[in-house]
Amino acid sequence: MDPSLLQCAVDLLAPAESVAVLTGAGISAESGIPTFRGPDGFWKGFRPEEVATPEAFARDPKLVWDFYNYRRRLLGQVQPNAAHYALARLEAALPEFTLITQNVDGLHRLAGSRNVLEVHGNLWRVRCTGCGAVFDKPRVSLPELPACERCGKLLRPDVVWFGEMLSEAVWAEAMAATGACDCFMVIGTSALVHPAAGLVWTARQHGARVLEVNLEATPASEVADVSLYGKAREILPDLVARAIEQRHG
Ligand code: BV8
Ligand code: ZN
Repeated sequence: MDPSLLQCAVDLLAPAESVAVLTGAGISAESGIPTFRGPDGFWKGFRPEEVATPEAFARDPKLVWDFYNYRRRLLGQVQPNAAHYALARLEAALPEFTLITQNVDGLHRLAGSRNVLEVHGNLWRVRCTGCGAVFDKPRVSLPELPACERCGKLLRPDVVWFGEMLSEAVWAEAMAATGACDCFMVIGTSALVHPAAGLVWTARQHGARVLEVNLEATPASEVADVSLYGKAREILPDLVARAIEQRHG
């Protein structure tokens, strides 16, 4: 990493009184979870956009549950990585911090992050298609067509599928944190999925400085004040340590 570029990023982050962060699949990649659009972004030949939709679930609920049970099994084997832990340390050092994640893997909370907004839901939670009841089913394996213990109807993963609205309450909190922050970090996301990706432009419009961490350029790079290209697990621990030191220095 170019030391002067890293210092620019530290100079953005260190004085911030309110930080909002948007993370995507890239921050969990080094925990061993495939990203959506990377080379391993296919699942049994399907693209997530083809399987993670209400239409796919209505057409073939077994196929969709096969996809989600595969990801739940995988998730049961992985741990947060140094990038997740770095964000938990950053939160502890700042007066105001909101972590907005598109990820449904729960790894930020597992790493100790507290103020986490899961705008696309959570892989461990299921929701009844009949009575709407929500059940937390962490790290247990589910049958291929799980039924509601209350009304017997089919359960679905409690995640936001393509074509579905995000939870209004969670989205309102994400927008509020984005509008109020003076530094917005966008980490490990291709910035292609809306409305989540739009938070980067919203932050910019509200005058926040934008700091991107990704392996490569994304649409967010156009509005970032600083883009650090490399692995989040390698960049974040150093960036956070330097920013905290400079803040208390
Ligand atoms: C809605 C939960 C509307 C499920 C997910 C055309 C144009 C614009 C928008 C649309 C369009 N057509 C349709 C839409 C809307 C659509 C959308 O945005 N589609 C995209 C694909 C174009 N959005 C929706 O449907 C949303 N709903 O719009 O509703 C509406 C309006 C009115 C009334 C009713 C409805 C809902 C979107 C939510 C979909 N659900 N997930 C599940 O997980 O199974 S989205 C899914 O994509 C994941 O949540 C994922 O997080 C998210 C974004 O992907 P990324 O996280 O960015 O992951 P990706 O693989 O793409 O990129 C990884 C990045 O990490 C890369 O940049 C890579 O370089 C980087 N990286 C990799 N390794 C590392 C790294 N970086 C650092 N270090 C590393 N080691
Ligand atoms: Zn039910």
